Amino acid sequence: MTFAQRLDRIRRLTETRLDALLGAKTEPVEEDGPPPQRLLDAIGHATLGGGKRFRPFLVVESAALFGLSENEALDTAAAVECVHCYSLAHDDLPAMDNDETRRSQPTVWKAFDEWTAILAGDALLTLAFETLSAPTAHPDADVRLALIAGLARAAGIHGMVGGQALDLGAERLPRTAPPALAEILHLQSLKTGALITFSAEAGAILGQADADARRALQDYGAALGLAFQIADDLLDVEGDAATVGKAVSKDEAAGKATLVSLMGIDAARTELKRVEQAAIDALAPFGTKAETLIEAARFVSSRNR
Ligand code: GRG
Repeated sequence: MTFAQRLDRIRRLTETRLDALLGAKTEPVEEDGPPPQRLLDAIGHATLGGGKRFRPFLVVESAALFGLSENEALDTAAAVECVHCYSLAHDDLPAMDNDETRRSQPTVWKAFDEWTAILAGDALLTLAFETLSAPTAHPDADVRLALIAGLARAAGIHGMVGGQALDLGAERLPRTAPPALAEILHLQSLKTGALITFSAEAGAILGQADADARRALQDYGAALGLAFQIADDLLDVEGDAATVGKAVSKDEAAGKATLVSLMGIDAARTELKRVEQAAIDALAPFGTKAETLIEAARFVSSRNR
């Protein structure tokens, strides 16, 4: 199977699992009524309308290093995607990035309204942890607890939410000097990197691997997260909106400091190659078993959407 076929297969498996998890929410429990249809439709719009499912791919492929089947990793993969989809729905809100197009479709607030988009995001965030708490995520409760703790940290104040707050603060709060490169690298490692790092690390948690293997996957994920962000910034400058599936040239129009605006396009490309190689080097302990994850690093640095 080629890398593209593998990515596509895990995308379809994840979507089937997400569909089942969301479908389960529509089953009326005797004493509760069914949840409001408008909210369910918005959650479906946020979750099932496209997306590469790259984070689920990392969960499934990192778990495969330790002999886990796709099915054994799929609840964790779906939980991470729920957190990612929530973050996109909230990031697109007028109070945050104010975007109208995502995954070539109207953003959730545009298709519904702001309060529905906020609640759809809240529901997805909580569904992620409900999913990880169920024995189908892993038969061992200690493993489930480690997954919950890891995802909570990656998504929360020491991860994605903290990074988002630093990013918005850098743009909107009064300051004496524009952000320096080190500050942008730090906020991006939280905003984009933490969830990608957790996705790679999740395989080691699911596989109850030793600390060295877990650290190697963390290092891989951190380098991959940075590559992902540089590629995203380059797409904002050089990409075409129809292919990328969202508005481009937004950063420059907003006068926003990004890795690309601070380094320049050529240096950003060189840095992208360097971190791609760092990601690949981190996988050395896994030898040829890591071939698909190596290809994932190449995919990230050459992506066009
Ligand atoms: C609202 C707490 C909160 C956080 C938002 C994820 C995020 C933080 C903001 C998104 C802004 C952005 C464009 C970040 C760059 C990297 C990124 C996360 C891109 C989107 O992820 P992809 O390319 O999207 O994996 P798909 O649609 O393929 O799932």
